[in-house]
Amino acid sequence: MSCCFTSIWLEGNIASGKTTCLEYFSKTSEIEVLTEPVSKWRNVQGCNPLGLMYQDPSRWGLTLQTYVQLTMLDRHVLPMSAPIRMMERSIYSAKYIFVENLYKSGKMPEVDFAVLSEWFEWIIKNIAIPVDLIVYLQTSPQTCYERLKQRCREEEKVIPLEYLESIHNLYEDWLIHHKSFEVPAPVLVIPADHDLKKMLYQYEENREKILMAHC
Ligand code: TTP
Ligand code: MG
Repeated sequence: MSCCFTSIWLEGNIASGKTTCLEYFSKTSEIEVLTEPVSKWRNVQGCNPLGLMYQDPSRWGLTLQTYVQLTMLDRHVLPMSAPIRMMERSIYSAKYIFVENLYKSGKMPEVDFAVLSEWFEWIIKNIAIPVDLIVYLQTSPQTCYERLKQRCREEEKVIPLEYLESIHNLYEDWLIHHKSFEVPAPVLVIPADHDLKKMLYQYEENREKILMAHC
């Protein structure tokens, strides 16, 4: 990104620890943190597209992902209030990981995928979405599965291990093996299977690398 603002995306599987990581860095004065708008996905004007999608992905996948795309874009274009912004996920991973997963697993009709794809392509062509660094919290799907069960978010009770494996593989193909889509910034990988204490230690160890993304 030009000038003296730096944009960092925090990526990783469901329950990989993104929110905890952001909370940690939110204590740094030069960093502003934007968590994911997941509460909106659970309640838009009294409806719960996240819950509907998990109950019936073929029917409600397009509905959820259209709303995810809108709310992520809204986050990306917010004026920055600190020199460094760390943001939970991005409009890119919503498309390259979650929409892709729905489509590839046969749960999103081709026409829904086509419409979402055209929306996404239009957005990234016409609206500046800057990124300087992608921090990838790399976990095993099994770890995420255990954390997911512990945290007990109502909508997510139906998620099987295989779902987390698919999300994991899509992330690895994108950010590690460079096999699928363009990667829009350098990637910093942080192994994230460890307990909280070790994770906080690793965040501290990586602090300089993250701050150095700043010009
Ligand atoms: P996550 O991004 O995984 O947020 P989290 O709070 O679960 O992660 P962490 O513990 O690492 O902070 O997404 C929240 C939920 O939204 C999860 O059930 C996955 C779902 N989701 C979609 O279905 N489609 C999408 O495009 C995105 C971004 C999330
Ligand atoms: Mg979170």
